[in-house]
Amino acid sequence: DSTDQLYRTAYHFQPPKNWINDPNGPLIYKGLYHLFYQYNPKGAVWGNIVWAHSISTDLVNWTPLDPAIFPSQPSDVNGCWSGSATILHGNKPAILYTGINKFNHQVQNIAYPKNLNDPFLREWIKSPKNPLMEPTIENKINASSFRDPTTGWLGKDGHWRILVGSKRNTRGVAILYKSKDFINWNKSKHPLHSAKGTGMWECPDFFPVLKIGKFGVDTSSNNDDVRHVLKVSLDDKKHDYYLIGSYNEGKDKFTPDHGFEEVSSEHVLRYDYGKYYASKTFFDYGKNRRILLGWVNESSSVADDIKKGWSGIHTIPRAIWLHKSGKQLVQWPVLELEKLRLNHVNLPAKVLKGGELLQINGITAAQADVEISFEVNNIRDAEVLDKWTDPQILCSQSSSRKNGLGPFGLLVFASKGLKEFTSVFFRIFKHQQKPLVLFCSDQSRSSLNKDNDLTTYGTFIDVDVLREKLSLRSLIDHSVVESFGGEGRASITARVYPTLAINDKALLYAFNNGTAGVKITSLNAWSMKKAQLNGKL
Ligand code: DQQ
Repeated sequence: DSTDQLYRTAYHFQPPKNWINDPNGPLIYKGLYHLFYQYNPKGAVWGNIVWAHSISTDLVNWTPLDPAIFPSQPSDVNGCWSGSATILHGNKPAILYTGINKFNHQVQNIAYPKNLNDPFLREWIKSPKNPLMEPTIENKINASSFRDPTTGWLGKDGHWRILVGSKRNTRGVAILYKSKDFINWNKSKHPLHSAKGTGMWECPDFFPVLKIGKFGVDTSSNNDDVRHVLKVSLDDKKHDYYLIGSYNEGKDKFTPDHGFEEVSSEHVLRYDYGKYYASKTFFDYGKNRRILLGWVNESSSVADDIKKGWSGIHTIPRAIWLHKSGKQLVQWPVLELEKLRLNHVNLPAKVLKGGELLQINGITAAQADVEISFEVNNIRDAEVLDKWTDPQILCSQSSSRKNGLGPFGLLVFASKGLKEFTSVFFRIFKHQQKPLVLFCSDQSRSSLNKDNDLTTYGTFIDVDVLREKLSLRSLIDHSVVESFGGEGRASITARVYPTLAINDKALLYAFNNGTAGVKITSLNAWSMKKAQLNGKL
């Protein structure tokens, strides 16, 4: 019945029912976006994996088609796992994906569209040459850690290159393969990159970003105008980490500015500091941008997932580019999302005093888009932080009343009387005489149902608050809060399952739980229309 479906999203991608995980093989073909994803046609838990398929003209409204790739060959009888699309010469898409073969070994297969005149690319044909890459005694590849081929990139030598995620003992590895024809692949002696102690590298992604500006470039671009990004999904940590570096194509060597060895230090970056995994980018040459897609798992119990009949959503597709500092990426929800905005509410600038709570009325607060900007003139009142502390731990000690500058931000999915709420906020410290900004999403009070994972998430965010405004945007959608701090310099996605703050009973507030006042320089909020997530053709 409908109370079982309280947590379905109105504009974050999900199919009508069942389990979903990784986005696979995103591409644009003849003006249409194609999204494939890991899907269990038979239930709300992981298993029986096929590539489900949806198409879109705007990355917001989607139409489902029949699954594109499903077990049918000895090389994939036990599952069609993650992979990527590459547009080959003559605008011909090809998909490389991991098959689980009859021995339960992981191998790499290829599939092509049956009919290139069909803009929907409904039917995919597998090559009789599959598998194209497999673990052997000679190559010493671990047959249960060899998966998730990337999009190919073409070198100036005319050879295609791809990566396959792997591990050797506990060393995470991005194995490099090269091919002249995209069919016959040779494993390179040296991986493109590896790092000890990081465990299995799932869903690697390797792509260039312009040094300057927000435009994206083709995956094969390589010149003085670009830097390269290597992202891996660390199975051991269940987070997506990335490195920025230089790629020497002649030597096939990637030299990152910092190493993964520093995981959990301030130098290793994540796409998202909340629940977010197995992401993948593609180059949208229609709009000259690079788009990032990612999977968000549930925070509810498996029993609850089975009861509601589904599990997993995707984030709003994000444009991604290099920040002008060169030290990190910036992500921002695609502009097409703004077509869903309705009932614009705009509040005049005002100072939010210490302890003040300001209700934001006039929108559907369980299905909304909110942007708020703060101004901080000095850090006199900020608390001093002597030594670097794990931001996630600082965040979990931060949302109650504090002495100093913040916490301030938004209370979303708040129930009347605040029996339930999720707080997304900043707190500013004085660290070595300079401001240090903490960005948090605290789920600890989000639901009276304590069966959910209520972990608090957080990160430091590189915003110079004395010179620039400090902004927060939250995309609120029934059971997800996808937040962007510092105009996309950090994002935190959280899943929450309120029992009181549902539909019309959800309230939205701006709050300041510090002692010092902070100025809200702008506040814009909108209700969001329902997207057609499973629309008809
Ligand atoms: N999910 C797929 C794998 C991948 C993992 C299986 C990451 O190919 O390594 O569903 O979530």
